[in-house]
Amino acid sequence: MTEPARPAMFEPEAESMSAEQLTGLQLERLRAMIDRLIGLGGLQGTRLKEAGVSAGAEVNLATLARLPTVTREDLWDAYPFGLLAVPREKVVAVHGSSGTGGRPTLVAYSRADLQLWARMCARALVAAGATSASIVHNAYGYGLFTGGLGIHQGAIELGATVVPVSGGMTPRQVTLIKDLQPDILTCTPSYAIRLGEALAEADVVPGDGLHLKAGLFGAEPWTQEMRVRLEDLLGLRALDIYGLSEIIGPGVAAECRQAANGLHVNEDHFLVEVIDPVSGEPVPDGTPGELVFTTITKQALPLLRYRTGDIASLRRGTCRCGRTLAKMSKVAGRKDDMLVIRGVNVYPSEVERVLLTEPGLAPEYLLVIDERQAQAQLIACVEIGTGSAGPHRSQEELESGLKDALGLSVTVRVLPPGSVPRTEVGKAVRVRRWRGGDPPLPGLS
Ligand code: DLL
Repeated sequence: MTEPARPAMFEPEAESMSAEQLTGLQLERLRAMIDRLIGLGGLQGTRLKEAGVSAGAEVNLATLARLPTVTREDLWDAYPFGLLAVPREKVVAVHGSSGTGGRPTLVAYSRADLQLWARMCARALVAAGATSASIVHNAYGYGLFTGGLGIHQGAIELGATVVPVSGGMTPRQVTLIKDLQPDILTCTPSYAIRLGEALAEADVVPGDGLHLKAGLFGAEPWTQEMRVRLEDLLGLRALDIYGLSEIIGPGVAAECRQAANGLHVNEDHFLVEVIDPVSGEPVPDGTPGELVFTTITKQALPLLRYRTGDIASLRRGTCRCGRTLAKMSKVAGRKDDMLVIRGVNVYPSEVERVLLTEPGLAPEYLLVIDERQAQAQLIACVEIGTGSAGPHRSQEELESGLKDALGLSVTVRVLPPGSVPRTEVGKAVRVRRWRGGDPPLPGLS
């Protein structure tokens, strides 16, 4: 595939500005935000004052890490509108996520916030190679979840044609893809797999009925190995898009198709830091830690140093695509999704990485934590790939590969195709606990 000599950007002046310009802009915006928070006198303003800050002019980017943080618990405590920084009448939309803890996290947008969000998603689409002539098949869920409507507005902002199909009803999606020939697919990586399987069953395959150029896959962790699978299955460039409701939704960061190696953070609107999740101290670039974002231009719900719980590292420098924005690595997982099995810490994505190097296995998997006895055991339930005679490696070899990579004994169960439940709507559930009674997957004993 040949790439244009000068890759396109939606907002080139912002996405490729010099480091000096960028830090100047960030500082100006950060100071204005701090002044606003102090003026409002809410939770964040009070915390700033308690930290000895009485005006924006007193802070600078180098000392950002000394400022107070804000957490999801703070949003919950202030639910639904406690952290609003504009009068309620200025809120034109709310969104949110059901969250891992079951409590909804609700966020508010002013009209300007929605416009900003649309531009951030348009940036991500253009970075993936979309143009105003594109057809965007948007299979992220529409509703409170930010995925559907975020990408939707981004595609419109770009002037592309958006197909607001939302998640689920896969046969209808197959028909729409066949008939409309989209060049851009947007959905979770797990649903992309499901869709790819359904397209293949309907004989809609890359080059023959399927002409996708890129996929923007996010909302849940996925690995480089999954990228290989997605590109193979769907014949597209599989790119990562990251975001969270609290900050704006999708479009906080996204990969470019030229490098496809880390996500450009829209740092002119969202300051990014990585801190040690336990001590809260900053970690050097290249070291994984917890992502912390500050929204320096958002109106309705500005957040100063929001602790995301997501684990990633940062990298700086000018990218092949010309963007100067810092890059974050793929997210390994949320700090609270880390599994602790017999004292060994492991993220589901690390298991995915090892499992998906086996070509005879399908990209779907489920990790079962067998807690029926005192010593928990991790069981990786995998499937034989469709059309494959089975894994090239024996079960023992797969298990020893996992042991070498993770330092943990994992039992591998190779199941027939279709055994692992597919995710039609929402985020993939990769981990199930088995405390007794029926196994979480039929066929597992
Ligand atoms: O998932 C926003 C989004 C929609 C991003 C569509 C990308 C595409 P929430 O529902 O609030 O928002 O969930 C945010 O999802 O803190 C991460 O833990 C996880 N997450 C989001 N994108 C990625 C990604 C949307 N690319 C939470 N890789 C975040 C890994 C991701 N995890």
